[in-house]
Amino acid sequence: MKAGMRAIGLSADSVSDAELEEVFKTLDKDGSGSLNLNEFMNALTPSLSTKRKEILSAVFRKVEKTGDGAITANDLTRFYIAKHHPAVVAGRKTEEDIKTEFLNNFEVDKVTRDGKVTLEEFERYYAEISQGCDSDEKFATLVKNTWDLY
Ligand SMILES: [Ca+2]
Ligand SMILES: [Ca+2]
Repeated sequence: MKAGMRAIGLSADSVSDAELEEVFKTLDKDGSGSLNLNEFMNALTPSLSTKRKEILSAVFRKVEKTGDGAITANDLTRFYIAKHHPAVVAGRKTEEDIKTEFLNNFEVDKVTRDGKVTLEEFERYYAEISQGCDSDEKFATLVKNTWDLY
């Protein structure tokens, strides 16, 4: 645990064992006595307000056209025009490559990075962005602009 905290840049030396025990209990959601990476990462992920979660799920539903529960290259046909990308024009990459690269941006966790953006991944990505937005309106505009929805 201390090693893990040090790895992410927290100073374990400034925290007492009792405090650490408290933190650990809070993070160990399933009470397994050990902390898995997911529990640890979730604890570090800033949380979204209900309002912002609603904004995200509304946008997600709009973008997710094919109904398979994830945003993939197939969902991007209408509003993401990859064929004009310089690398595609130059023949160095396919439209599919560009779309997948775009989608990978939203897949913060490399383990689940497969070119399919689930709502969970979507929320995880925007939780970071959300911190820098002081109003829900600005946040909504920012999310919509990314996906070309107005
Ligand atoms: Ca889809
Ligand atoms: Ca994924």
